[in-house]
Order: sequence, then structure tokens, then C-alpha cells
Amino acid sequence: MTATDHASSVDAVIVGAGIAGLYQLHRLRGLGMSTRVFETGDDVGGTWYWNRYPGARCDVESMSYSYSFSPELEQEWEWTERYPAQPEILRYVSHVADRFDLRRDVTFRTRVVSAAFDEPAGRWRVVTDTGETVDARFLIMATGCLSRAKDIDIDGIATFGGTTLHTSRWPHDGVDLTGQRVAVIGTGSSAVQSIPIIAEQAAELTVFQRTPAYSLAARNRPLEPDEVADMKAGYRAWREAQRTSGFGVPVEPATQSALEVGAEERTARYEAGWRRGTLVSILGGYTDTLTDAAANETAAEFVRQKIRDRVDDPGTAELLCPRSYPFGTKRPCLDTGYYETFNLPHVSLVDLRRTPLVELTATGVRTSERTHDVDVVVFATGFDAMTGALEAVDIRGRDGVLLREKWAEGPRSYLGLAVAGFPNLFTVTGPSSPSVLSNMIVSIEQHVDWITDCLASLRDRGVGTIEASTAAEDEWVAHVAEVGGATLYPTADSWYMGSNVPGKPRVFMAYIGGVGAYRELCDAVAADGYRGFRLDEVPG
Ligand code: N01
Repeated sequence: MTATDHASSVDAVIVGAGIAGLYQLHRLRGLGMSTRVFETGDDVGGTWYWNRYPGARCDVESMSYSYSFSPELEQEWEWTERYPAQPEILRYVSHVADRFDLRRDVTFRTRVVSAAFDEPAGRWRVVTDTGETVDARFLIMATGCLSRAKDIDIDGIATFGGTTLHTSRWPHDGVDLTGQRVAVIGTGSSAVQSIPIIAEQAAELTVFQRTPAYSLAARNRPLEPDEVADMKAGYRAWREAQRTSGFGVPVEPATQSALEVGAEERTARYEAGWRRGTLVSILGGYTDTLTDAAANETAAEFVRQKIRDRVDDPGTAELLCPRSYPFGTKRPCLDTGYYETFNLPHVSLVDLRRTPLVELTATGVRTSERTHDVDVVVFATGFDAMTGALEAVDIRGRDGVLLREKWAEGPRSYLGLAVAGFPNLFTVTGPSSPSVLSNMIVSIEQHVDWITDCLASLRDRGVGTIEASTAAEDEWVAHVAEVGGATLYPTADSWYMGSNVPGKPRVFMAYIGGVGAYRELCDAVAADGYRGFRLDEVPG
């Protein structure tokens, strides 16, 4: 226990003890700030605490998807696989919490339900579901981009007599599906990873697909001691390259349009990308894959051919081939044996575009064609991404304005870090920052470092409140839309666009200007005396 454990007045409240919240706590401790962290789960880990479905694994390589702030931590932690599985990531986060003694400032099993800015005092009043009220000068939301499951918009769930599971809330003790007839609804990353493992156990597996994914073979494997040693020897340069890259993953920058080379040369390049087995290895092959529909189609068709090569039945292969949106504009997946699973005799695919899902019945899943009787339904139906976890908290800024209402037409934020009318509120990897379009840990560290430097600077200058101006926010929102509008992203119905959640405004919610360029912009804002922010002295 420390002095801040039960303090009801602190310098900062952090919401969430995932990768972002823990690092923010560590940095604020470095400033000597009293801090309380509230976390709904009963331990650290955030996304990786909750998403325990079979096969859950990161699709960024482990040695890149890890904190860079401590060279000692980097050297002592041993990743075992190229792409880390959820239990290994959770062990890592837990190790970090132990190593930096972070748990003592975290209140677990506690959800922040509301936060209101007290204007005269210049402080946030934060209320939890355990009835505690804490007041804090700064409120830092580290609630994650994909942490709030979207409400399941399927009728009849209460009628179903079997077991229902959601990939993002998988029981901690696991589930034995041996001998069961299982339905999986959805074919995004969570489904693509879990389906091969579920198929190993289930007696029958039926996959209900509305929109096929573009999935690439992950080529996961154990890490070799030599490559780990090489990476560790060159870690500083690698981290620097991550920070200045486009997606937080260093790649050789493309120099040519996909359309200015011949088909043979293009296929050879895609093939090389395919063999590397990373999310960006095909997408990053040419300059215009994400901006020109014809260029994109060359990559999309390459990936479709790989799907056909992996699936025995030509009809099933065609159903699994995405056609309704450009490659990369919904987040692509990395898989281990996903398409091959459909070659198994007990696995079948239902095309919900042809026979829409009507409802769950007492015995199974009813489509417009028939009822599929099952024992278990797995919802892999995704998240209310980017804004969902922030809007779930009743956050009220100046004049009692509710964040959720301010964002009714889509999120408005300055740099994805701060919101006009909400002084001293920071959103780590908030909407309109690179966040989900990057290696999340690179973007988390960049935001946390920026926020920490900002708070240190405010303290040095005797500043009590910092608030984004409406003009700076408007300009940033327009810039994010302009940069996004120059790409193919807005042409897809994706969770990037909010269009997976009925009624959610259709807005491209991430900044595609690139991790390196964005960092420079944020640093320039700070160097310019926090341009676009209003700074006021401590009230009273
Ligand atoms: O969710 P999703 P996810 N009836 O939204 C379908 C990250 N992640 O949990 O596309 C029928 O991608 C929906 O169909 P449609 C990663 O960023 C990372 O899989 O809306 N189907 C879709 O197929 C990822 O992108 C990792 O037509 C319904 C699926 O459900 C993000 O999290 C692993 C439906 C949802 O796919 C989200 O992934 C896992 C309905 N009513 C996740 N509602 C790694 O690091 C939804 N669907 C590897």
C-alpha cells in the first residue's frame, strides 16, 4: 500500500490498466505525480486480459510489439514465437507490472462510470461503480481502441437453449468444445484465428460469413536464438525506425505505382511479400495500393488466388474471396490454417449474403433458408471501435456537455489527444490519431510520452488547465478527413468507418498520415508552446 492507494484526491486518474495505462502510470510516477488507475478486470492486460479465445495471437511480430521504454526490459524478456500468443503477451504485461511495481496503484474490479469537470476547481470528479469518488487534476483515458464489444444485433439470443460465447469475453478457464456442434458468427480477425482451433475440437463447425476477410498466412514459428540475439543487439536502431515509419513497423518504402510495372514483376513482388507473412508486406509493395482502386485490385486478386490455392472446393473458395471492398480497407487478417480448415469434412460455410441470418432459435441459427442446429454459438462479431469505450463513460466537460453528445456526428478531437471543452482530459490513442493503423505499442508510447512531457511542462510553468481550442480541433478534424479521403479506406464498410455498428456515424476515425509524420506534428505543437491549446493558471 502506498499513500496514493486510497487517496480521494490525486494529480491524475488513469482509466484502464492495459499496455497504455500501465506505461502512463510508470511515467507519471517518474514525475512524482500521485496517480490512481481504475481497471474493470481483476488484473492487468486490457485487450490481452479479455481476448482469450482459442488461437488469440498478435499479428505484429513479438519483438516489435513490445515496450521500448526500458532497454533492460527489452534485453531480459525472451519472446518464444514470431507472433506472440495471448497467454505469452499477458505474461509479458504481468511481468512489466511486477518489474515496475505497478499494481499497487491500480484498483481492480472497478469501472469508472462517470467523470465531470468541475470548472471552478479546474479538476475532474471521477466516480466508479463501487461508489468511490476521486478528484484529479488530470484524467487520462487509456481505455483501448477495441475494448468495447459491439452490441450483438441478432434476434433471438435469449431463446437459444445452448451455450453462447463472445470471442472478446472468453471464459478464463477455457471451454471444452469436444464433440460439440459449434456455430461461429463473423469472419474478422477473431474468427479467423479461432476457427482452426475450434475445428480441432468440434464435432461439427458451421461458419456464418457475411463479408469475407482478406487473410494472409502468418508463417508463425518459434524464434531462433540467433535472430533474437541480433534483434536485441540492434534494438535501439530498430525502435527508432519503428517511430519514424508509416505503420510503426519498419519496411522498405515503396517507390513505384503498382500500375507502372508489368504483371510478372508485380506478381513476383507480391509473392515475396506473401512469403514474408506480415500484415504490411503486400500492402506496402507499391505506393498506391491504398489510394488507387486499380492498383489495389492487383494486390486483391493476388490474395484471392492464394485463397483459391488453399481451399479444395472451388465454390467454397469463391465464397471466401472478398470482392466488395478493396484489400486493406478493412483490417486484413493473418492466419494459421484458416482457409485449410474449410477442407475438413466437418466444417461448412454459410454465405449470409445469399441466405441472411434471421434469428437464433431454441436449437440453433436460422437463416432465410433453414435452421442449423448447434450446441454452441460463438459471436466473433467485433467491437464498437475507437469511440465505444470512451463514450461508455459519462464524461462531462465544460457546461456539463457530454462527450457522447459532442461526438454524436462522429469523434472530434485535436490530434486524437485532447477534446475542446474538456480541459485536462487526454485520450491515449484516441480517435483521429494513427492508433489502429499502426503497431499499437509504438503509438501508445508516443502518446504517453507526449502527455507526460506536457504535464511536466505545465507544472514547470504553473499552468493548471490545458484545453484544445475549437479552431485547432476543427482544423485537425478537417485534416484527418482530407488525408483519409485521399485513400480507399472510406469506400469500405468497416469498423474504421464506424459502419459495423448500426446507427454509428460513418466517419473515418483514424489518422492515416503515418506514425512518423504524426509524431513530428505532435512534437512541433509542443515545441511551439502547445500551439492550438489554451493554457490557464491554476484556479484559485
Ligand atoms: O471483429 P471484426 P474482430 N451478423 O469487426 C461479422 C483486432 N484484432 O473481433 O464485416 C453476421 O473485424 C462481421 O461481418 P461484416 C483487429 O484490429 C486483432 O474479428 O460486418 N455477421 C465480421 O465478419 C481486428 O480488425 C487481432 O459484414 C456479423 C465479424 O462479425 C479487430 O480487432 C485479433 C454481424 C466482425 O469482425 C476486430 O476484429 C483479433 C451480424 N449481425 C482482433 N455482426 C490480432 O492481433 C458482425 N458480424 C490478430
